[in-house]
Formats: sequence, structure tokens, C-alpha cells
Amino acid sequence: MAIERTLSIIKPDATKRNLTGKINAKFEDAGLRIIAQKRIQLTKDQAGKFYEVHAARPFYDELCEFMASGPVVVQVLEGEGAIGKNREVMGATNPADAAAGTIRAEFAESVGENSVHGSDAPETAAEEIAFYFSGLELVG
Ligand code: DAT
Ligand code: MG
Repeated sequence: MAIERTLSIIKPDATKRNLTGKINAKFEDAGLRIIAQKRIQLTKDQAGKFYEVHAARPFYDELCEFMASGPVVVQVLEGEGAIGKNREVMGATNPADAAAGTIRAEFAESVGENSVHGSDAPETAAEEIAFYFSGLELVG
């Protein structure tokens, strides 16, 4: 399996509850390296652009509102098979379906306020990393 990079976001429900360190420990314990990280506040328009792929879904407005409701920590994770590995560490979208020990099983509040985002494929990972970071900010 090749070394990959993936875009991760610690969402407002988690930053609000001071969970950044606990979530980062899950990534590092799984062998993922945090090679870039910053805490930012998105506007609803910026959140809407990031989640444009979901624009037709019924929860889109609620999702954009939520992502702009407080600070987020955007980060790039690097490691062997990082895209799939991060999805495993995150757990299923709905915390009720997430495996024990995953971030969403332990920390998520609901299917909407589910603590973390992770890219789902190499193409989206590259696009999503470029949305938040310049090449100069990625120190592997
Ligand atoms: P994931 O974040 O696991 O990749 P997704 O890409 O299908 O899941 O959806 C993006 C986000 O949209 C998800 O993290 C939370 C929100 N969302 C998804 N399904 C939802 C639903 N049924 N109700 C409310 N929010 C939802
Ligand atoms: Mg997704």
C-alpha cells in the first residue's frame, strides 16, 4: 500500500468540547502523521463550497450552517493507505452504526454533528487538501 495524504476536519461539535487532542491521539495511534494543521472559522459560503457535492441533499443547508457554527481544525494526515485508514479510525457517518473504539462511536453527537470529516478517495483527497492548504504548508 502506498503512502497517501488525506484531508481531515475536526468539526465544530468536537472543537467546542475541547476534543482536538483526544481525536489527534486516535490518528497518531493508528500510524497517521499530522503533516499540516490549522484552526479556522469557516463562513457558511465557504462551507457550502467545500460540501458542494452534497448541494442536492436535504441536509445540505443544515450541514453548511453547522460547519460555520464554530472553529474547525483542518489537517492533512499522511501514512500507508491514509485515506482508507482514516475512514476506519473515523467510523461510520452515523455514530449509531460506528464500530467501537472509532472517533464517531466515542465522540459524535449525531449523524449531522459527527466530529470529523475525512476524504473518501485519492481524487477528492487531492482536491480537498488544495482547498485549505498551499504546497508550502505541507511538511511531510
Ligand atoms: P462522511 O462524512 O462519512 O463522508 P457523507 O459524505 O455521506 O458522510 O456526508 C457528509 C456529511 O453530511 C456527514 O459527515 C454529516 C452530514 N450528513 C450525512 N448524512 C446526513 C443525514 N442523513 N442527516 C444529516 N446530516 C447528514
Ligand atoms: Mg463524505
